[in-house]
Amino acid sequence: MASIDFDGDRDLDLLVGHLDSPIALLENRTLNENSGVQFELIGRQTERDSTGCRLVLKFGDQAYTDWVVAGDGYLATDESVLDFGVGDAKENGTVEVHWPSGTKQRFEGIAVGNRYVVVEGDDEIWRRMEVPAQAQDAD
Ligand SMILES: [Ca+2]
Ligand SMILES: [Ca+2]
Repeated sequence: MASIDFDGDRDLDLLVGHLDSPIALLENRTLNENSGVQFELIGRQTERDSTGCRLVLKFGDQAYTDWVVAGDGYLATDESVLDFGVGDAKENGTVEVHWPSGTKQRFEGIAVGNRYVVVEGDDEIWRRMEVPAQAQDAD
């Protein structure tokens, strides 16, 4: 089993492998209020998939920490995205990225409901566009 946000709507969906039947995709259809923030990390000095990278996200007095890991399950691995649930945070937050290479980056203006891309050493943090609801309904 592996988690992936296959439709880009900011909630994690699941892929489940079976021995004698095709892989099942379990789409998360939970009605959410975009109370999360996701980060994709791309290494340059560090290996590209950023394994071992630590990310500290802060909204007000609340701090959230997570690491990019490898080998999440048997014969599968989760999408390499750090996903944070931040409750009802209204203000923009800050994020610190600690790369295994020793590089440290800090960005402000992190808004709930977005997926960001951080490239090691870049001065800018990138926001991924959300998949429009119409596109999701088309299939
Ligand atoms: Ca999803
Ligand atoms: Ca969904």
